[in-house]
Amino acid sequence: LSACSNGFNKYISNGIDATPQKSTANTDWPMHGNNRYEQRFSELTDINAKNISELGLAWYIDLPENRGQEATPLIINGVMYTTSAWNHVHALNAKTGEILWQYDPKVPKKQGIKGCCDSVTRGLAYDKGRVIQATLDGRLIALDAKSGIPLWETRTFKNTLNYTITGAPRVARGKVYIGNGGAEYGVRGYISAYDINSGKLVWRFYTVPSSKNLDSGVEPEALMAKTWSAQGSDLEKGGTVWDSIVYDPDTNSIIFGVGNGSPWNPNIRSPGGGDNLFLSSIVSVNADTGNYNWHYQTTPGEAWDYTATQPIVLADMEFDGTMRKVAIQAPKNGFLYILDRINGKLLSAKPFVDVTWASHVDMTTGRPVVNPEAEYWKTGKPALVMPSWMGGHNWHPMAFNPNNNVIYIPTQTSAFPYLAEDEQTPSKLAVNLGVDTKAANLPDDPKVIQAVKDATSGALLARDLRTGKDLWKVGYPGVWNGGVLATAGEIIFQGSATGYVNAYRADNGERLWRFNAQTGVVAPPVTYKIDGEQYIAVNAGWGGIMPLMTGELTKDAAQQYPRNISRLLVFKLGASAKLPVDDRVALQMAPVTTQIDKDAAHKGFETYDRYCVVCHGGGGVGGGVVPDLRFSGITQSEEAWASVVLGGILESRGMVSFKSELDAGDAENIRQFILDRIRYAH
Ligand code: PQQ
Repeated sequence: LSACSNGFNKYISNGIDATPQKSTANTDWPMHGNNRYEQRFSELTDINAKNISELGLAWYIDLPENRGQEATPLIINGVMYTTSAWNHVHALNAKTGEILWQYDPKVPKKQGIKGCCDSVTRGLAYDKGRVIQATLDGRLIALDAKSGIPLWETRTFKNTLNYTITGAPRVARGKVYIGNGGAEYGVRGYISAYDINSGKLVWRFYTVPSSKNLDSGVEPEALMAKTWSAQGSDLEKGGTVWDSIVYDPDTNSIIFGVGNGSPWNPNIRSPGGGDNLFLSSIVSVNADTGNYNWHYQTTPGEAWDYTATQPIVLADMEFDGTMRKVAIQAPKNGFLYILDRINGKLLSAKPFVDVTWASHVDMTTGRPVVNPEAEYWKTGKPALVMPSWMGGHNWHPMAFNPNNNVIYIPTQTSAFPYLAEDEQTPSKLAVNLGVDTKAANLPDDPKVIQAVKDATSGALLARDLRTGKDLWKVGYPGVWNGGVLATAGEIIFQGSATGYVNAYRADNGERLWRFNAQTGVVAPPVTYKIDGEQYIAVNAGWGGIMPLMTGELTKDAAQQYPRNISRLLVFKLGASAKLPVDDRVALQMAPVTTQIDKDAAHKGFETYDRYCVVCHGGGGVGGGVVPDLRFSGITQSEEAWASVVLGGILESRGMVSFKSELDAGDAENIRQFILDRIRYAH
């Protein structure tokens, strides 16, 4: 190990960016995507098809908060650095699980309301004895890797604004790069670079024009301005950089993905139309200055929440007989894009799931050919569109084998009925979509619910990028399966929403091994080697937007609540540690004893759908991350309910007061709606 770690140190000590570009047989996992190219491929071969049946649990630790666990652990010199929901940081002996130090940045729980998608975090960065963390409330914190003591801390946004951070920072060129989220809450997207030694801002690149021209930074105004109409809502326009950021050492650039528009409905956002740069784009900027290099817009004039923030993989690949330096992304919109990362030229765009919003991407213009029926803001009719806002692929990282150019993508098949709202009053405590999501609530009919479940599925897709052909596909009953790890041992590791960590043969997708994690696994596994033994580590813990918002689709077979058990699991050959017995019992719903006011319940449904649905689940059915309100005792009393919804007595647990937006009548209507849902469930 030490020889290899020293090898790695050689790369980082002589300058800043000369880190290995291709996977070496590195025994660490030093960066978010393992190497600079973020391929999530490891050269380790100790665990392979011959011995994988001997893989067992080496050790585990319970994580402090039962929320979605999405982080990629880093392993450097025998120490694992990982982070978990609400930004707890853990430094562990990677061989034994012994806790070396832990750090809690004490993110106020009320910050949760500003996040669309659970209080998750996707990882840390490491650089020369420092661990860099970005918190949900927008702080960038450098910790001493030996002690966990903070070295500096800086704010990346004003906390009066509706920003959050869930993504992992990246480090290169003596700088830390980080973006943020909040496009559903009317913020203006940007990515910033901070000095790694001092935490001072070096540059900031804005992805969309400002409604108010409040802030300044790098923004290619000439390019952007003509793609927006002059009018538009008062909200800032979105375009958040909430996940993918890659440093490309070959071009000294930062390549990042930009999210959806705020609101989704283009009629409200930019009534005169336009491409709305840089929404849904992959953008390259100079790593030292933030100056614009090139962009490719995956979904011009974005309208379906088609973020292009999904993980970006860099590679060197042959195209028509020429070696090209490429960037690969499978964004929410369902097309797999391969771009030349020197100039942003589109080399390939092929669907990887069922897509109905566009028939294909025209390779001459580089633009999608949009299906007019999907343009719900023009037709005024509901449009059932695939993929849904969940994406053909979301943030769950894919893996790429550079030896044979095969990519492994966690894909999702789903549809969503988009229906335009004519206008919308912007809200700070609710998502601003300009789309009537009530249309998407499942009717009570169990047959319809089952039909929707049947039409919603996930898969692990292996595609050969040399031929564009799919090699194999492993199907899952639902979406929201985990990120992927590929190894030279010819094994592909992936967790599933159904609660397993799985290992598949890389050549044909045959499942060779699985482990019952007792909870949905959404995070990507990593691998490393210490004292001659290879380990596989993964954070387990059901969560993120899908479980939060779509309860009916994410209930587990046993209908148990809550479904999240947050743990870091570590495996090696010959180990046989056991998890505690899963003795959760199904909660009971108290019967409704009072008369339900049907009219109030109907109004409550409308209000619930605007303010509560993102956390407490569509149709009042919670997804097992935050309370399913139908099981909550406070529904039984108007006073108790009001003290939570308006009085904010549970703010310390994240349930803020909605008094600035709702009055006592609204709150009671929502209670009547929940009571009606309880009545229905009985
Ligand atoms: N986050 C998740 C997750 O962690 O489960 C899923 C999503 C986000 C999405 O599907 C999003 O569209 C999304 N959008 C934004 C945004 O527009 O700013 C932010 C985030 C986030 O920060 O987690 C997500």
